[in-house]
Amino acid sequence: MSEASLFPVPKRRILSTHWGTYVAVSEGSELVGLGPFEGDPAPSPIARSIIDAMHSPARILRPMVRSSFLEKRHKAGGELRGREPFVAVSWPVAIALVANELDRVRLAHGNSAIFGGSYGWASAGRFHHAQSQIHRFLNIIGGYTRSVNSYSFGAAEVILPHVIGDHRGLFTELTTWQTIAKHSELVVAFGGLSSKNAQINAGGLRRHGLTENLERLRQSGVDILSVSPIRDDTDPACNVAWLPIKPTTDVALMLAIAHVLIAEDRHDMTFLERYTAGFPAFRAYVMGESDQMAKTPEWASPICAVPPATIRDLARRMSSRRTLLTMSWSLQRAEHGEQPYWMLITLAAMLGQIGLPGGGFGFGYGSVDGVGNAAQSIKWPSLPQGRNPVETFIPVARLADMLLSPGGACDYNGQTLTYPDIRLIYWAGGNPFHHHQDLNRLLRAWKRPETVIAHEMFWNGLARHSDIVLPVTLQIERNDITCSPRDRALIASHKLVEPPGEARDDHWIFASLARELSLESLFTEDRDEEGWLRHLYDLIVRENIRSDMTLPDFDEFWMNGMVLFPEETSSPPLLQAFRSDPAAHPLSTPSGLIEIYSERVASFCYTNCLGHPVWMQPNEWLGASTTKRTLHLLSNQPKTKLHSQLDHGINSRESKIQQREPIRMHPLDAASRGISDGAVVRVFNERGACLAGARLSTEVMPGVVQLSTGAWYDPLMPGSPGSLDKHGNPNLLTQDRGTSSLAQGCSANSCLVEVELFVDDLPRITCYDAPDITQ
Ligand SMILES: Nc1nc2c(c(=O)[nH]1)N[C@H]1C(S)=C(S)[C@@H](COP(=O)(O)OP(=O)(O)OC[C@H]3O[C@@H](n4cnc5c(=O)[nH]c(N)nc54)[C@H](O)[C@@H]3O)O[C@H]1N2
Ligand SMILES: Nc1nc2c(c(=O)[nH]1)N[C@H]1C(S)=C(S)[C@@H](COP(=O)(O)OP(=O)(O)OC[C@H]3O[C@@H](n4cnc5c(=O)[nH]c(N)nc54)[C@H](O)[C@@H]3O)O[C@H]1N2
Ligand SMILES: [Mo]
Repeated sequence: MSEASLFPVPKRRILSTHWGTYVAVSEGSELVGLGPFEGDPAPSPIARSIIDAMHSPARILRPMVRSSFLEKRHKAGGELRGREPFVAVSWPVAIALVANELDRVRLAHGNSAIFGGSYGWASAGRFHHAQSQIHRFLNIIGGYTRSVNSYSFGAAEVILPHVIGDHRGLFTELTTWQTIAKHSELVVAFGGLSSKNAQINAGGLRRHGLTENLERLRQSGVDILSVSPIRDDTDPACNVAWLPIKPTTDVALMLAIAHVLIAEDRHDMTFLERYTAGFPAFRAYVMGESDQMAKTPEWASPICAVPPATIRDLARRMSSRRTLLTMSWSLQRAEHGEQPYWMLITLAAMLGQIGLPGGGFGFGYGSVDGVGNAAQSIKWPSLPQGRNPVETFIPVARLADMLLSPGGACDYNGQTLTYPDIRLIYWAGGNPFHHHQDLNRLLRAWKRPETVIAHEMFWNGLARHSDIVLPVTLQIERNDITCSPRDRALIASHKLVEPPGEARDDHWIFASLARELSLESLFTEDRDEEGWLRHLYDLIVRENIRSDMTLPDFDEFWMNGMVLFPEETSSPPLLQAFRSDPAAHPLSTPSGLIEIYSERVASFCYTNCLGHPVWMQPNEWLGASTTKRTLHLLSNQPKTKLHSQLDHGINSRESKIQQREPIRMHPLDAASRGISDGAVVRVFNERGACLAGARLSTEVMPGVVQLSTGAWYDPLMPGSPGSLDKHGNPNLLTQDRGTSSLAQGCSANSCLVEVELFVDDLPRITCYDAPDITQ
């Protein structure tokens, strides 16, 4: 370890989280609150939950081992996982147990038998970033089966490079809010511009800007059309009109708009010829020349529930004004989720405004805060993860498939992957019992590995379904640095309280394991927390030397709490350089152009993702004829928390109805089922069932119900697939099916359910208590 040195005393103590930055409020030595950070116009109330929840009965205070696993080790089998009591053990016993299991599996089965994908958001902070820590550690012991892409935008990540060559418009170079306010006349926002989601930015944020940016649009007279099944996806305080649409049918609407543009000769052929490839094949499809079905407004209307006259009017408005098309990430978390993204770009190309200020397209405005802020060229170092010598990987949302079918095949982006035979799962910083679809299926799959190890702070679904549970610190209990590239800030996150019980940092745990395996120096590079923070800070200074500012040394940064980089002066509209000279700035597609038709995608011969965007009936949607279920479930992001984090905190708990997660439904759908506001309902389909608290609302279109994600899984019969969830976790209902053979992203939003009044005695919520612990 490095020589001990002391952090300087900060002027004010700061906590910088995924949902914003806060200043510690103390009485004497006791932390009593988290106040707003200077200059944040809209601090998120999610922080209220931190102090409230950190010492809850759900906190894990000691290393824990499932009882029969302690006795029989991996020979205990997975059948009783989630059902048995835990036994507290000392740290040395726990570390030895984990090290032995890792050694056993890598020697007997090879490192590919370790699944270390460990997807999840964990906490903000460059150093104590659980994913970086676990991957660095697993790489040092010889690697692991990894996962690629994300639950957030898995389909987009794969389709966009085929269409525009890279991830511009998704991660980088988006047209800024300033430019939109100045130049756009109309913003058509598929999936809305959501204030609830803009409480968040991965890795931290300094100020919540969406409300201000929407106000800027309102003042400039920009019209916003929010195309969404839910009205309040866009704040009603803006210049916003609402166009309700049946979930997952946006491609049909956009095809009909394309049809009107062609039929009325409103499409920009000059743009299409110069900047795109493959328009004729798409045109033939839209006009019905290739499949005898013209995609007219009359064709689309019964699919998407938008009247033909509205579609015509929209096409005319779009083509006669400077129009920006935006799409939230949610639309591609559905079966055939590649299509709406491809189609949006195609439609924007037909309008011919790509590369012009205030025109074109962009993804994720309002999906997190900061999308649409000026691009930054700041480099943010992170904990080096090393190299993973194991080549095996899965698309992240194919977790249950992998566990259920070792040796099975999986299509992915032109390749055929083979699922490895996973013996050991190691998870730190994510909660698959929150994020994965069809949890009853996952529960069956989860019984198969021999060993499950997790680092968690709370007894959530993951902890309860593990064999060895190692208690970790919360962000508030350790020092870190957060960087939020979208709002130019490097922020110190100071340790505000001591960790309770025997909770330890992920880094401490992996360093201890590395020591047990005689690899400690390789893992720690002989640095402790402070050594790493100083080292990472030095790297930031070195990589960002600039003429227009001097960066303070670490001590000064730590005392002041923030370094703010200057605002970038030039932020051109998305794809402006390409528009100005496509030969000098070609896209990285095979043609160098926007590929409305992709020879490469077509060459994969997938029946569920063709060579150009098309409307394909999903397995589950409101037009499906083969099902008894009549309501479309949208499991969107929760307003009162970040995913499942701090579900047990006050900000989330206060929103519950009879302690259940609220489900919003239209009064007409409720009336026909005898459901009144505030009643507990059972939401079900052939995959599973959960309880929820009914909230009647005309914000949700008829036929659609909205149950946000995040309620901790709370089964009536723990460890038993098929059990009723007492609490309201929508992933009991969602389908575990890839978006298509191309991207294999998650399709959570393709889900039909039925809802009925729950008339039995209301079971008690138990997920916020600790499970049985024997001595
Ligand atoms: N039905 C449906 N499902 C969805 C979605 C949807 O729209 N609908 N959305 C999907 C999306 S976009 C996402 S990104 C995923 C999110 O899924 P996750 O990222 O898995 O969700 P979180 O609840 O944030 O899980 C983070 C876990 O890490 C723990 N944690 C926090 N900090 C630390 C730390 O420092 N160390 C360790 N070891 N643990 C820590 C928390 O206690 C929590 O259990 O969910 C996906 N699932
Ligand atoms: N408060 C809070 N904010 C968050 C998160 C959180 O957990 N809590 N999670 C963060 C994460 S990880 C992510 S990836 C982003 C996700 O950001 P998004 O994917 O944009 O968020 P969602 O809330 O899932 O969806 C936004 C809206 O899209 C609409 N929608 C759903 N399906 C369709 C459709 O087929 N057509 C149309 N037109 N609209 C549709 C729904 O009405 C929904 O409310 O949010 C981030 N922000
Ligand atoms: Mo996400």
